[in-house]
Amino acid sequence: MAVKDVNTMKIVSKIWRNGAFIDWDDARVHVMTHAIHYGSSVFEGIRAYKAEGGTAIFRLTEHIQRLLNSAKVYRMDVKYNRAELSQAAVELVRDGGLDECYLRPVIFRGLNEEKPAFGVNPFPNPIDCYIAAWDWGKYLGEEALEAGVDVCVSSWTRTPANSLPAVAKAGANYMNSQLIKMEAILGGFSEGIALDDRGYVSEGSGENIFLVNNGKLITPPLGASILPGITRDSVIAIAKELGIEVVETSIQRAALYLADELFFTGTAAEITPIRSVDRITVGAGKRGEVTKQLQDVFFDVIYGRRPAPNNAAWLTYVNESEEQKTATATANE
Ligand code: PPE
Repeated sequence: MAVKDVNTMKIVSKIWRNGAFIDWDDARVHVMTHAIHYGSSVFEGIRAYKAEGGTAIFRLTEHIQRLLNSAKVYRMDVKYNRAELSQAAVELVRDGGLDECYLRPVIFRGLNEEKPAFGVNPFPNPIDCYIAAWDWGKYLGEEALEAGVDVCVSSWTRTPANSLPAVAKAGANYMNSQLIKMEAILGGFSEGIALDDRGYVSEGSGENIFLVNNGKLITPPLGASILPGITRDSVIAIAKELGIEVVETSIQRAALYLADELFFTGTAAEITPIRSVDRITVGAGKRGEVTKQLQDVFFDVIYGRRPAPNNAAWLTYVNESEEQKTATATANE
């Protein structure tokens, strides 16, 4: 495996497909693929970082489990289990030639070219599994992690859980995200925040959201049509370890304007401060103290400089030395 330079992107030249590594150029689908017409895909986004003990994938098990959960919701029969998919991800990062990268596993309804089946009914189509990897910089811009971003509240409502369940990270959900994102960009914002069908704060097009009020962390509950974000979960665990109270509750739109601090969480966005909403300055209009504290601990954990809360095994080293293996096994006991 090697790294391909495509324009400004550094991409791992191999892609894992249904149990084997193939060339990037061969990882193509037919235009009559079910997923293209009907949005029948589920996916993940995972980051690997150059940690102190070597390159490590952040919360790989949880991401692969969520991928399998998403597939389960959509009755996709995946031939590979959590261990096999995790191993494929490890090999892709280990041999891919990038110290840090973003992994994109995707499972979708494909096309059997010998026995095509068209129409909404997904069942006759094969299930294809892929994992690609590339070097993805800062999601909301280089300055974002320190300076914060300007966002708007979207006029689009997050899809309710009994229409497209947010617990599943399905490709189709991202048509809703695209409406939110396009509206935001055309309005001169970096990102949009959607309200749920009850009018309460839900999430960004590709991030969960947190408020800080009087030193307390407030975030919408899973019932607000949000993806159960793994970064969200990490931030909650870190906050609890630091003695910061965390409240999961319904949040009104206006509370966004009045928060002391506001930030997004996500694999791509990491922890990104929000400095204004609908052109109303949030707090001091720059990254707040609590946000900074959480960011610092988050990156210390990611880079292996500090153990995860409760010594949880959040890092999967791709070149595991015997020493690390023992440490991980002990942490898992
Ligand atoms: N909500 C949504 C809608 C979402 O897409 C993400 C991740 C999150 C919350 C945060 O989840 P987690 O990554 O587990 O903390 N969005 C992924 C895709 C972004 C993209 O543009 O593609 C991501 O951050 O990888």
